Formats: sequence, C-alpha cells, structure tokens
Amino acid sequence: MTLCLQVALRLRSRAPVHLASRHVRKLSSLRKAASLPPKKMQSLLYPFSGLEAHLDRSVDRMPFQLFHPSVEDMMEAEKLFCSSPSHRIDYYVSAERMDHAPALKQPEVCFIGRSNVGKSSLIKALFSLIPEVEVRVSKTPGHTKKMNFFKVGKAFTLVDMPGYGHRAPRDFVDMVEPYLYTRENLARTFLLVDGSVGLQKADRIALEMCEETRCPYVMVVTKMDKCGQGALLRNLLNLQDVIKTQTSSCFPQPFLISSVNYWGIHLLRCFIAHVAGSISLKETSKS
Ligand SMILES: Nc1nc2c(ncn2[C@@H]2O[C@H](COP(=O)(O)OP(=O)(O)OP(=O)(O)O)[C@@H](O)[C@H]2O)c(=O)[nH]1
Ligand SMILES: [Mg+2]
Repeated sequence: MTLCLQVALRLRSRAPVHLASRHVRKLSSLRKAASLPPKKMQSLLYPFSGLEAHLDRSVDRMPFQLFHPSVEDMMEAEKLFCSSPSHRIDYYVSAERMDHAPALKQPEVCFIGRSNVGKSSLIKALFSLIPEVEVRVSKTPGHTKKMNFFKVGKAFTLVDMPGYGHRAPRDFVDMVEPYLYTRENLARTFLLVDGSVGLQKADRIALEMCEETRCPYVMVVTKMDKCGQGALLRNLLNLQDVIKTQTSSCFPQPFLISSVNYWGIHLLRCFIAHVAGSISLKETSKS
C-alpha cells in the first residue's frame, strides 16, 4: 500500500462489520430487504457505503462506486436468479479437463481464487432464491475438484472452479489456465480474494494470469463479515492500489461481499446479469 493510502485510512474502528443475523434468510431477496431501515439497506446493497465513513476525505471514492445500479435494476436482475418452468436454473455438468467442458453458446462467467476463499459459497449465495440448486461448500480447502457448470436458463452459465493453493499448481494448470485461455463464451472472470487476509502471493499469480489472457476480469473481496473494518479497509485500499497501478484488464471497482449475510450479493447479481447482456441498466446506473 502506498504511504498516501496508509495515511488516508482512519483506523478508528476495529469493530467487525455486521448485520443482524435474524434477517439473514429474508435478505437473500431484495423485496424483503426493503423492510430494513434505509441505512442498513444501503449497506446491504452497496457494502462500500458502510465503510466510507472510515475513510479520509482525500481518498477518491469514485473507483468504488463505478457500478452503482438503481434498486429497480437490481430487482430486474433478481428475476433472473429465480427459477421458473421457462427459465430453469440448475447444476448442469462437471468437467475435469477442457475437452470435457460442455460446448455452450450462452455467455459464461467463472469464479476463480485460492482454495477456501469462498467461490462455491458465493455461487450458493447468488442462487439462494432457489435453494434446491445444490452447491457444495466445505471448511476443508480443496473441496471443489472439478469445473462445475450451472445453467441460468438460456441467459448465462456460472462456473465454479477448483481453488488453487491447495493442490496448486496442478488444478490451476490442468483446468483453470486452459479454461481462461480458450473459453470463447467467457464474458467475465471473477477473481476472489479473502478480505480478512488481503492479497496473497497465490492471488498475485492468478492476477498476472488474468492479465496475460487479456480477458476482462473483476476482483471480489470475500468474507467481509469476518474481519474488522480497519483490516478490511486496509486490504481493500491495497487491492485498489494494485488494480490501479498493475492491471489493465481488471474492472477498477472491487466488489465486496459476504456470502453469510448477503452483503453485496444483490449488486453482484446485477453486475453478472449486466455483463452477460441479460439486462439493460437505467440511465442512473454507472458502469
Ligand atoms: N464468514 C464467512 N465464511 C465464509 C464466507 N464464504 C465462505 N465462507 C466459509 O469458507 C469456507 C470455504 O468456503 P467454500 O465456498 O467451500 O470455498 P471455495 O473457495 O469454494 O473452496 P475450494 O472449493 O476448496 O476451492 C467454508 O467454511 C465457508 O462456510 C463468507 O462470506 N463469510
Ligand atoms: Mg469450492
């Protein structure tokens, strides 16, 4: 982190970021989240807003708010994450190698990151409105061993990847790398980093690989419920600095999420629907 960013961060709060857990079930749906007090609703939908107060005025907020859709846009996106007879959402197939990957035409987004960072949990949270879709998560690193494809009707596909770091570089070389280089319908890669520990060496290797492929990718900061606001902000500003100074294909805005309390999940659903070309944003939305 640059010295400028270090001094710009007022580490006055060590309190963990939290939201009343009894709301957890309800909050997976936007309609129900509307019952929250406005400030809590704002933090749920745009998690950065809850942290902003701890930043010095000199910090540029713009890169954290580039994608700032309206609640109506998020409602529109949420419909895509609800299953219906004409729009089936379900696990489709798994593949161990690229030549086993299904040939699909619809846009695809994939989730990569270190083992245990929360890739499968994020997909589970995105699909929380259709709990019958089984997405397996585990405390044990290295749980997801194949590329798992989930179809969201005919609109797009989500791909859960094995993590690197556990058996790395094996799975990465066998699956993730060839996938990133050759998948023609890949619309966006989401590179997940753990907000409680910040960028690790393995994350930097993944970041370099994403840069090499020149495909557009986005950083997602996970487990924001787990760490104190000070540590989270420090890691976030450091990441923002790396994105600004060392990347060219990365979307400037990192997305903050918690798969436990659904912070940032509605915003991410909307971003995915947007990059997959499934919704058109109203004029107020920036991207
Ligand atoms: N507190 C908290 N824990 C989380 C969050 N997301 C995931 N976890 C926990 O982190 C652990 C790993 O989650 P997974 O989703 O299986 O991680 P993964 O990245 O898919 O891991 P691999 O499949 O091994 O690559 C599980 O114990 C989850 O419950 C989160 O947002 N907050
Ligand atoms: Mg997994």
